[in-house]
Amino acid sequence: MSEESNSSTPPMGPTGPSAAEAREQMLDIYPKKTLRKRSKQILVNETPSTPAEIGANSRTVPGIITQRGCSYAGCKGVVIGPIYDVLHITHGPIGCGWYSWLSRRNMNKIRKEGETNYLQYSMSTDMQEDHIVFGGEKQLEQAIQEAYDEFKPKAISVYATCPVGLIGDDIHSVCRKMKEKLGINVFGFSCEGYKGVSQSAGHHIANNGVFKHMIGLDDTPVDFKYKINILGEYNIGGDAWEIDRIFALCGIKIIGTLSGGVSYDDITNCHMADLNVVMCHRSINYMAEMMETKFGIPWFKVNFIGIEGTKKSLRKIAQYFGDKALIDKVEEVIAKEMSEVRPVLEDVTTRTQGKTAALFVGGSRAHHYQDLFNDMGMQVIAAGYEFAHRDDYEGRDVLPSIKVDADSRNIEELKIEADPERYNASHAERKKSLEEAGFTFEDYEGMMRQMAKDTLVIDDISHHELEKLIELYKPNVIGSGVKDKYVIEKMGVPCKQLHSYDYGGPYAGFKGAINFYKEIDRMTSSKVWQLTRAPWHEAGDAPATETAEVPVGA
Ligand code: CFM
Repeated sequence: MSEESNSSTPPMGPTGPSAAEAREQMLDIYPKKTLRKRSKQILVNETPSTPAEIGANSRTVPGIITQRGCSYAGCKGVVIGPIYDVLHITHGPIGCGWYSWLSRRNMNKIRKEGETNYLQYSMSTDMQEDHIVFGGEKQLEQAIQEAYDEFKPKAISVYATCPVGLIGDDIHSVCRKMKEKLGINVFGFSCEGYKGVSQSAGHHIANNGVFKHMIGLDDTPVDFKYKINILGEYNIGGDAWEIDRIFALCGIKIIGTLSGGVSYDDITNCHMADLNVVMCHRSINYMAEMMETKFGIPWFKVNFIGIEGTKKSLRKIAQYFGDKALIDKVEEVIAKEMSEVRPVLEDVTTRTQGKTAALFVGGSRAHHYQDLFNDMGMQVIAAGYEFAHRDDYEGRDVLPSIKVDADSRNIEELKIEADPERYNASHAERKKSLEEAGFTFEDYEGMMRQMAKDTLVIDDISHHELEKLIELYKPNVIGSGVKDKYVIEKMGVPCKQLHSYDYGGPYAGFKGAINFYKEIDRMTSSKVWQLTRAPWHEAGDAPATETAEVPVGA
């Protein structure tokens, strides 16, 4: 059997049903109420340029195996957890602190003398039964004091877990008291796991807290011609470092990357930037908007995953500043970097062209990674987010029509006003004149516009639907997470973890693209997948592509 045997299956061609039929088969087993709900969350992308309305950001049906996480995960684990010199204390039973300890793979290194990296520690109040019965505020106060005595950090951040919300511990008054007593910044997050319908609620809570307690505390001017922040980049597998490398070559200063590889000082000073660019729209659009309202810093969406996205984003940033020298420099950097990318891409494409992929990840990567697969001539036949909102699927123009339900109403919307002294009117003027010239800000087109016609879009995919998808199409690779990785691989399909990168990466920027192309080429060209047999197949019952026709050792 040749290496290409697995790649010749057209995505939704003669060997697989149409997307509409596949959808029917996925929905087939559900009882009436579940069927109604899931029908809205599984769509055939019939009109990519005017995407249909998708059901998103709603509660998962109990009993369905979902990939989602909780609000605490979104707040502590995702948005704030990566800040390396803030001391993070989980107020709750030990499990929440333990399972969110370095499990996300956001990487950090100390960059300045005197800085500390606390992320190797997992700090928790380790609540026991008597704290649940009699209250845990004293325990929290003690934990903050102990952590301070031991480490003397610049700031301490406290995260509430489910039981803390249930028993009503007032973490915020404890934080205020300790802030005054210790003379350092101490603040808390009411990010109890049950808030909202997924980790997305935790992102919003985190954005609010970072904005209230950190942004704008240090007005020291940053003496650099082009200064930006990158919002929604978390340095998984070192992505932010590759982005830093490219910006350093272009001569653009990144004050803060929120929040991958970032320090407390970077965040308190990042309102001095001239521009915010947003990588992960889902997790941080709130921050971009609040910073614009208060400080006048404009924002637009970028994507450094995939070479086309990287080039486009760099060019747009150069155009924003509008300086010929910078525009030329960016072109020079792109040309040089592409001379390294091109030969690798040409080589891998000879093997990856025409292969298929399906992506089910978080709230932005299922979209961003489509660019990398497209670079390699691969087709994404199905994709979906775990917890994104309609705007991440359909584009931000649907924002006014999104209904706010009880779960979303739970999350505080901060009322922000322009800062009387620090609002930078010249940024706003620049934005206005660029807009008049056709430049777009506050833009996100969403995933569905970029996907091919008649592909499947599946929100909060269930275990059953994923199995059905594999059974019907057997994609050459699936991008997903550790919760379903081994289920997918038992079915004979390689799975690339797009959360943790399976210990690989970086995959952002130019060098990252090279890493990704090689990795996907290796995974989809390997013969080992043809030797695996799905566990539910009885002997002699497996389809031809799954039988052990390949001699062992081939
Ligand atoms: Fe944004 Fe993320 Fe993602 Fe996300 Fe995440 Fe992540 Fe993700 Mo895992 S912030 S939405 S909550 S890009 S941890 S770095 S990979 S699910 S697609």
